[in-house]
Amino acid sequence: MLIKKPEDIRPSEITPRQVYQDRRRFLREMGVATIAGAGLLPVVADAGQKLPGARKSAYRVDDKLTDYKYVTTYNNFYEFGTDKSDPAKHSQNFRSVPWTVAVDGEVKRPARYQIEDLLQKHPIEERVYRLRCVEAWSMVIPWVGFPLADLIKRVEPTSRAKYVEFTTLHDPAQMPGQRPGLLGAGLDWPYIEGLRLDEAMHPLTLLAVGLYGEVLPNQNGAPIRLVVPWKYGFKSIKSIVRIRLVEKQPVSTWMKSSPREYGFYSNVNPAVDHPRWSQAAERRIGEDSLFSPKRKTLPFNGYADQVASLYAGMDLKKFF
Ligand SMILES: Nc1nc2c(c(=O)[nH]1)N[C@H]1C(S)=C(S)[C@@H](COP(=O)(O)O)O[C@H]1N2
Ligand SMILES: [Mo]
Repeated sequence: MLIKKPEDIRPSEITPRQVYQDRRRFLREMGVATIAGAGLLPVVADAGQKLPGARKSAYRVDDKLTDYKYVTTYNNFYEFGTDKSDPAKHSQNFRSVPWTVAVDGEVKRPARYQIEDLLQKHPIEERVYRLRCVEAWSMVIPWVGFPLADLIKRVEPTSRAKYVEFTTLHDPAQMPGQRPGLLGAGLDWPYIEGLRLDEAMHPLTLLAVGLYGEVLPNQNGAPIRLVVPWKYGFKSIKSIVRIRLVEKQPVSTWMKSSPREYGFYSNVNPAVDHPRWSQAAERRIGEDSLFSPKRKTLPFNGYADQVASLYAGMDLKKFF
């Protein structure tokens, strides 16, 4: 991360900055060995910082990994602008430490967690997933994280909980895309996404805190983001501050902005075109050029074996 000069620090930043520095001192004084021994991980938002302790899991596709360079410079994160290069450029000073995630709603044990608490409670693992954007391109990314199901079980959903609603941070001072102006995306903020409870509890559904063995870069949704590999990329909401269990189907940001184009389910489906383009094929970023033949998109992005049963009996053209 960029270290700001003192004259650049606004009074509103002073408290978080002190908390941040205190935490760094605390981690330094504890020493890495102790931290590792206690299962604690020093998560501070220094780009490129190693995220140790992730075991390799069996969840990995065989496709060639997309280069780190593309994973971290070709991004959709409209809070930082709508161009693919905007998030990497405009998120460098984003503060993801300290960070709290509230988990509440229809649960018996609502809680607010610091990222460090979450990492102490949940062992992390590396998983290689395909990510298919609704814009008909894809990547293959080695994520580091833990199953969302583990966190949901911890807060004990009530019998009324049927869906999960996720919310991204709303902070126009830090996120230029949330302000009116050139970088503004014209979406309703904060960014909201949702899953049905069984989708959220599915073992593939991951809360990611890193990629390529490192702390999540800001442009990829630091410090914690969702990864739902069988759905279009926009379901994989970034920089999450709230996870709320609810009775009714949430209205996501994209459904609100264009209900004809973006449904609640948004399962990757080559048989259901976007109203403005085909979803039958895709371009793999960093491998396929604009002129190479596109590769065929797989139903549920290749995860049909594992997830198709969730939708048994549903008309997926209607519930797109
Ligand atoms: N909060 C938020 N989350 C978001 C987005 C966004 O604009 N804002 N873009 C989504 C889209 S369209 C995609 S394809 C993925 C991209 O994730 P990546 O940049 O880490 O590859 O993030 C998703 N999560
Ligand atoms: Mo996307």
